[in-house]
Amino acid sequence: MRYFVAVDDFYIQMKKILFLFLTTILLHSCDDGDIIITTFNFDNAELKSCGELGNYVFYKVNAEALESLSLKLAVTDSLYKTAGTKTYSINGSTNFVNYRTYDGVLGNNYFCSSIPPTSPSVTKDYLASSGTAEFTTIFNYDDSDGVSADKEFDGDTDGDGLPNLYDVDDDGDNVPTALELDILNADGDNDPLTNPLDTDGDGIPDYLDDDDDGDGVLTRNEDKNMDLDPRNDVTDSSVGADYLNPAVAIDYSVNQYRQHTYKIIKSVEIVLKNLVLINGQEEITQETLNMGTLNAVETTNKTTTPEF
Ligand SMILES: [Ca+2]
Ligand SMILES: [Ca+2]
Ligand SMILES: [Ca+2]
Ligand SMILES: [Ca+2]
Repeated sequence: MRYFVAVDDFYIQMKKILFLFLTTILLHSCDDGDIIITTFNFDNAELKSCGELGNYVFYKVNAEALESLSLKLAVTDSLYKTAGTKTYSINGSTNFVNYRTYDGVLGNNYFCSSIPPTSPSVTKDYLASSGTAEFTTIFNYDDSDGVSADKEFDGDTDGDGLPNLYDVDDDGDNVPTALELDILNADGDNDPLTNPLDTDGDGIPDYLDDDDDGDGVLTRNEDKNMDLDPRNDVTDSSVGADYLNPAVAIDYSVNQYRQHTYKIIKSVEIVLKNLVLINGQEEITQETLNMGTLNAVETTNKTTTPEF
């Protein structure tokens, strides 16, 4: 019996020692004033944005943990105007990052409404007053000419200054690329790029051939009414337009390109660096924090007429 009491005493003593030990650690932590969290749990949260010039907001919400990470920038730069990396300083007043926890689930418009919602309440609010926000903007071009970006020739076939990637008339013959592919779906595969037209059978498909019928007069110049559209100049309707009819070879010397259009679809990746988030005595430091990527954050329509 005494033996068991002794064991009980032993455990009680151990518990006391352990309690003192833990208390000492906790007190020490509080004295130091530092709590370092090395990972944030926002990997699965989608990066979103709202606001405009002078008041940009980027945010991620971890609904399960009732926490958010947000970046506000009061800059008047058009953020996505150029491709490449731009860096903005976090100063804690006009440009700042917040890490917050809440006592309830955030509504969809929490960060984007002009009047801040009163609930849920913020339970913890860490503010960064130093660090940088790096914006890397990538331009994706789309000329919708039927040749997908990965299939476009990496160069400028007609030398008009527009790379094939965003040239709607790759060979510069004033017949749009989209109308020089397999437009009739002759092979039945619903892909206009496979087996594209090759009218003169010279091995160069029409969309990259500036003399489609191989009659020695460039397609662009077989334009009798000179309206920059060789498709409506037909001498023999049983054959088709003159630019596809080697029996008609008259040069009208059209030294002009038609108007071109294309789109730039922009995406941006945001990385926060050397972030120090402070809430009273508590501090969270993050050397590199990738906020994620916003796809199609901005789309620009371009219209241009290349100089001949
Ligand atoms: Ca070109
Ligand atoms: Ca093209
Ligand atoms: Ca052609
Ligand atoms: Ca011809």
